[in-house]
Formats: sequence, C-alpha cells, structure tokens
Amino acid sequence: MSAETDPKTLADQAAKTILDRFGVASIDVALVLGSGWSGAASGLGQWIGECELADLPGFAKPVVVGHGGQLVLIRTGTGRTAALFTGRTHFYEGRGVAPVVHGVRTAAAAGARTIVLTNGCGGLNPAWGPGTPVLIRDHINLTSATPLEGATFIDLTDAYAPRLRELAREVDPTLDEGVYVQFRGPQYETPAEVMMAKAIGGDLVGMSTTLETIAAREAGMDVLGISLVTNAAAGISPTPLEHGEVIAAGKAAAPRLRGLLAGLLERL
Ligand code: 8IG
Repeated sequence: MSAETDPKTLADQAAKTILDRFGVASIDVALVLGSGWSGAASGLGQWIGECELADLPGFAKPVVVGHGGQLVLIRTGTGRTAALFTGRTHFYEGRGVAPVVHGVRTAAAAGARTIVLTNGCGGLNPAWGPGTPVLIRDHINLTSATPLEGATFIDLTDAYAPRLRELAREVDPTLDEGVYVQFRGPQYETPAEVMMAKAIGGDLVGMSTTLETIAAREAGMDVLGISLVTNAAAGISPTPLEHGEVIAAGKAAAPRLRGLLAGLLERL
C-alpha cells in the first residue's frame, strides 16, 4: 500500500476487505479496546471471525505489551454485527495522526454509526481506585494534532453522545463521568502536568481517544468513551507508575467491564 494513499480511500479499502472476508453486509457498531480492556471482550456475542489488523489495508502492528492487534467480528444478542478492535495505534508511536484514526475511519466506512472507544488511563480523583470505569463526558486534546485537514470545522459539543452515556448508566448506575485529557506521551505526566490537567478541568489523563473521537465525529458516528482508571495519575498517588499495574488493574476489572460492555451491546 503506498504511503501517499488518501486516508479515506485506505479506510474504504480496509472496510471492503473486512466485509468481503467475513461475508457481512455491514458493521453496525465498533468497539476499540484499550489498555486493560482485552479481558472484557470475551462472550459478548456469537463469533463470526477474526483477523490480524496488520493484515488489513492501512493498519500497522501495535507495539505495546497488553495491547492486542486483532479485529474480531461478532453477532450480538440483538442481531447486530459488532467489530472489536483489540488494539490501536497511538500518536506517540510517531507515525502521524492518520494511522491513529484508521480503525475509526474503517469502522465508519464499513457502516458503523456508533463507536465505543475505551482506554486505560490515570485518574485525578482519588476516589477512583485502580479498576474503576469512568464515562468520558468531554475531552481536552493536548497533542496539538488533529486528524482533520483543511477547513473542516467539526462541532464537538456533545462529542460523547449524552444518549449513549445515559444507556451506560442504565447498565451501571454507579458510573461517574469525567473530562479526559490526552497527552502525547509516551512518558507519563509529571505531577506538575497532572496539576495542570486538573486546573484546566481534567479528571482523567491518557494517551489516546481524543483524536479518534474527532475522526469519529467527522465521520458522523456517535461516540461513547469509557476510561478504565488503572492508576492514580502521577503525584495523586505516592507511588511511581508502572505498566505492570495497568495490566493487573485490567485483569481485576475484567468481569465488571465485560458486564458493562454486554449490557451496552444489548441496548445499542
Ligand atoms: I494505563 O497515568 C495509563 N495510561 N498519560 N497517564 C497517561 N496515560 C496513561 C496513564 C497515566 N495510565
């Protein structure tokens, strides 16, 4: 695939490949599973098929331990076709923004009108212990990047659909909401940066999701964002951050997250 292929053409090609390979007419809903979420995906529906994302046009191999790299198609209990992306490309990989949002654009090109973007992140609210899922109410994009090109003025009021957050709270009424702040990474924040995120209205700090949400809104999809707080953000907790704790928090939270995703898929 040539590097200069237009991102949306590449997404069309990936979508066509998926629909042809799995013999489905369209994808109805897409889920991107972030850090800590892979264990939450089993048993969400009837397995249709799966492939390596890297085998599809435009996808690169994910690089992070704890991040998968497959596309899994399932038929949900309500007869919808759902596409699970078990990995994502991050902005910090340095490949630019287009690969970061390629999965989102591919899902849209395959027909998805709804996308659930999940991630693992640091929490600023000490009440959110490791393993707490939090709905994303809004975001602050500190990457200085955007997937949009030219004079593409996309409205981001209610970028995270209030209706979908309401559905999530039907499944789990204890879910809190917060503002997700995307840093470029890959280093975690300094305590001073975490204090800045708090001062500007942030509740969650991470390295994904906002660029994908922008691309999803451009494509006309409704977005549900759910963060798994896997660690207290730097300076909030007295101990340094480790990727190991991220993976452990995801493992421990898997049953709750699975219940949440299953309940959502029943209602979407
Ligand atoms: I998992 O504390 C995970 N991802 N930026 N900060 C940022 N990203 C994260 C964090 C965190 N935890």
